[in-house]
Amino acid sequence: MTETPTAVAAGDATIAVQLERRRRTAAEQWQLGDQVVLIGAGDRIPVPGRGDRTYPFRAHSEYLYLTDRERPGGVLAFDPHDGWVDFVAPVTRDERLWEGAAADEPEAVPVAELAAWLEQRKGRPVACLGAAVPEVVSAAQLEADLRYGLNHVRRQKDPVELARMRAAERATRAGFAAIAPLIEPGRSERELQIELEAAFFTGGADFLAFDTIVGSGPNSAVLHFPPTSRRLAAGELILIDAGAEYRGYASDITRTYPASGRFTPEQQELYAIVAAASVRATEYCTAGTEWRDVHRTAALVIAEGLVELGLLRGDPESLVERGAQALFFPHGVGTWSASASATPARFCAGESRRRTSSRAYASTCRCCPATSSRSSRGSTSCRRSWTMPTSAIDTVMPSTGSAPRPCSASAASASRTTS
Ligand SMILES: [Mn+2]
Repeated sequence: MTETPTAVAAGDATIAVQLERRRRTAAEQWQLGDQVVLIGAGDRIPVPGRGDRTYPFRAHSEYLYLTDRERPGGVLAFDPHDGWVDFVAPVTRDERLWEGAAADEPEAVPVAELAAWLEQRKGRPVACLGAAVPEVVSAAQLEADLRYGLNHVRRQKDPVELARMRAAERATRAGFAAIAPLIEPGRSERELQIELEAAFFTGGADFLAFDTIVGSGPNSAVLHFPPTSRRLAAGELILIDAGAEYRGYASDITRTYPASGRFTPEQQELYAIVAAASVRATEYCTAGTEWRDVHRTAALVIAEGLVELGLLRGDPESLVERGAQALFFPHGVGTWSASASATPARFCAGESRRRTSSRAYASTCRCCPATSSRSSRGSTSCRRSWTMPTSAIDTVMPSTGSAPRPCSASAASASRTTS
């Protein structure tokens, strides 16, 4: 363990201080005896059949959390007796020539020296977090335990993370503000995508949190519809689900707008139900509240509304108990906050990793609280692992001040409240 000052200011927003705190807190959490830990950044992934092209590189979120380095090939190593060593792939001449890569960091140790480091620790249990480290076999149970501990450390966001989440949210807000006035019959999904993403980037984003979803008319009933050249027609709805990312921290906002500026009475009724669910769920987002209770609150409001509309029959409570509202509301209320990279997401049963151009760990939880209740430490359900951070409110709150006023989702056509 590295030497640390006893009173690190939790409020210090400098990344150096927070990296030191994150590593120290993780080590305290792990309480290792003789085991060693490797945290891999991951490598560039080739696009099949496209020559030397690769997907945009995103470091594994666990590696990024502990190094703040968005660079492939690195391994952060930890030995409880000797502390941390930052093994980094040296910057190549080609990277400098073609990509303008910065020079090597002076303190970093070339990753080629990792083998010798491991050799000196031969026979001791090794766990790999982050991306797999080539030729290293990770002890499965130790790995699961250490990830559980690290996730616990990551649940509470530090000032650096909060600042980045707010930056991502500001950029996202700017994007939605830019497109709201453009929504009108004749406008294509693609045009709106372009304007939205342009405003994200001019608003400070450095990446998209996930591929932008824009679905108009019937396409708005598809949860993750990729934008096309289809044009909005009068009276239709358009669903936009998108988010900006900043330094690995993502935002994610879903809004449904009426193409003509006003909802039809039927659309309005659905809007009111979803807006009420959003508000009630948001009110529930306080420290200590379990995610599934937030979801249940939203589900109950949806079920009550659908009963009132005559789309469901029965007692709302027992409908929710049986999951009947899931026909119209087939997903959870939210995405783990800032989930693109930096959320301690303990994935639960039924969760689906969403397709994304960027991070493998951008994930929307789709598990119905009624159907996931595993509780052993090795397979923790949302109930045990997820407490809503108050910062999640940022992404749940309806935006204000733009006309036409959006609803947070449309229950019948595309009922994604926040994810
Ligand atoms: Mn979303």
